[in-house]
Amino acid sequence: MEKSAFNDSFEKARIEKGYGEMNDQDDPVKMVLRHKDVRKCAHNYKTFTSAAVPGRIVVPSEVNIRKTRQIPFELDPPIHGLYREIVTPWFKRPLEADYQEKLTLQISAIVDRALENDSVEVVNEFALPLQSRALTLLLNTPYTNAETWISWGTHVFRSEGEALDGDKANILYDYIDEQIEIALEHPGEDMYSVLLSSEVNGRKLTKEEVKGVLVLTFAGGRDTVINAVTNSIAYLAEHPEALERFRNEPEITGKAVEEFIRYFSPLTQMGRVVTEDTQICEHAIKADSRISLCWASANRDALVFENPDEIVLDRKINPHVGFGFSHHNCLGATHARQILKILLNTLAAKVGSIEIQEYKENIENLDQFRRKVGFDSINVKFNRLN
Ligand code: EMZ
Repeated sequence: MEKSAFNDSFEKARIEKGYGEMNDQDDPVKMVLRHKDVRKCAHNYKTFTSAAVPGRIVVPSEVNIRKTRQIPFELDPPIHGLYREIVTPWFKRPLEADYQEKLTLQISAIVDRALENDSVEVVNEFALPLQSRALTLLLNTPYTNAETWISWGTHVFRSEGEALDGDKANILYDYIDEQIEIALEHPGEDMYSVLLSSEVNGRKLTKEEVKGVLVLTFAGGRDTVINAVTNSIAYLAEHPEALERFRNEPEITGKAVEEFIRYFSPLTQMGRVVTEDTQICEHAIKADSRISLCWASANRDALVFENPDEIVLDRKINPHVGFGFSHHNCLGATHARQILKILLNTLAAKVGSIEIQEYKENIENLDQFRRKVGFDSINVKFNRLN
């Protein structure tokens, strides 16, 4: 099997039953596996709420390490929409030419640096710095802030080999509290200041609400972006003809980004809490239990995608749910898409081939299912395009 191949461990359960089950810190989860059902449940926020106790809709649950409600992510319509409206223009800034120019400079510098080395560990030496530097653009804060964020490692709530790490989470919370105080004293053009001066229902956002948006921005777009970048590079190492194609047909890179998101599904699933006794695939589900919308499974559903286990760079019809679906579709998607698109274009312009040297896969253990989400580490050599 190719090193860049990602198995679909949900296939059998998806076809036979439509759902899977996993335990998670004694708060079990029924995983919804079919594309159609995932979309239906995502839409039905009345029966499947996001506004549960903070952290409970995340799998693995974060109730033990987090009290702050992530906004707008852990709210339901209609309140959700009020907050979403406030933050949307800010999160659309990656569409601006100036933002894209800065991002291109950052990514070019990282690729140039990589070309000078005989071995680059992509997760920590390429994808993590790329993610953190790009985040300075999203937050509109000084470039040097990225150094602090890089030192936190690939996941802000987890350390190597540990499911969840409360001490590590506290570093992030304290950092955000501190930045909020600084922004209150010296308001600027950064995301903290902009949110602190925003209004909802005729009043200013509270510090706790601003913190909720920032925690989401730091946590939600971290390992997901890092995995998407790393996995794309692993794929290009084994498919140098794809780089050639991006050079000859630059118009397909947008489609290729969507296809990578579908195939890699950087976020496996997202939970909801059930508000009333109901059913999923004729299976009874009790009120106050948890379900998850398994994006990774839905994205391989053969009823929707032709040759679902193949990467088709210019896939024509691609209704993937890699960025979620319905009200809660990914707020950071515009930023993430730009990162990947610029990365593919930059690699195509500068890199002829990539050799994988050694690697360690990152496998998620979901009880019944074992899913590769990326790599703990992967060393490669980037070869210059002649
Ligand atoms: C939450 C989640 C959001 C969660 C879109 O996903 O991402 C996870 O990585 C975080 O741990 O807190 O932000």
